[in-house]
Amino acid sequence: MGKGFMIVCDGSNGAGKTTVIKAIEEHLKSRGLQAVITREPGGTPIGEKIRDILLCPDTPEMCDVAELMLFGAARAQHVQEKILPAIRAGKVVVSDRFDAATLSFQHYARGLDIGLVKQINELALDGFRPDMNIILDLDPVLGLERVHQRGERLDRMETQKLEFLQKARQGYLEQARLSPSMFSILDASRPLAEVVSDALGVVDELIRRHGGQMAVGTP
Ligand code: T5A
Repeated sequence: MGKGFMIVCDGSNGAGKTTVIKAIEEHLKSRGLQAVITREPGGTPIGEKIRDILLCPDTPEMCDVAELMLFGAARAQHVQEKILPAIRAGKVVVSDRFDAATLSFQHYARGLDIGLVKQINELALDGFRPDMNIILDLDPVLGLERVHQRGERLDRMETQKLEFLQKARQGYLEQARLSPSMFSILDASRPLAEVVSDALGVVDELIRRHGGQMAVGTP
């Protein structure tokens, strides 16, 4: 069995990650590849329970370190239970958010020490790294408008001050500046078809780079 790879779709709140990931899933299937679609926080039964705690808007009192460690705990479980087995089986894992989100939100926006945040990320990742982060970059004002249009209640993170979400956005751009080979920044204010087309271009390049070692057929 060949070795798979992992793409992360991340970025500003409401930028269109869920929508773009659906298109990536269809694209991978159309190329005969096995896709595992997942998300953070979440992705496993334990991770989904942690997600409920993290995003519940009724507990704004959560302290910053508890928040960091809960994201880390969910990720550790996600990597061991779901991501590594899928990669070993030659599948393509596509995750809605991953470790870059912790640096953006808990360090750049929340202000937690970068060394501490990296330490929690490293503990959770256990030496693993995703192959590419596709970042949907959007002014959080526009992102929140899109979320409002869906008519859903805002989660605990979305109820943070706008300045917090702006800092998280800048955090992604800064990470991309520091590690350009790990990030593709896409302007998510454009029409969806253009954003999807660019995202699929990134996916095709990764498939090419992996030289068709991935598992094919139904999962
Ligand atoms: N977090 C996460 C941390 O703080 N630390 C961490 O370590 C991690 C992993 C997770 C929250 O937790 C934080 C970050 C987050 O605040 P989430 O569910 O990932 O929560 O967060 P959201 O970004 O809020 O997810 P959403 O589901 O709300 O947004 P999406 O998936 O980005 O957007 P999507 O696809 O649902 O699109 C939103 C709407 O816009 C439309 C869509 O049709 C939809 O109605 N749309 C467009 N409209 C116009 N033009 C386009 N280009 C469009 N693209 C989509």
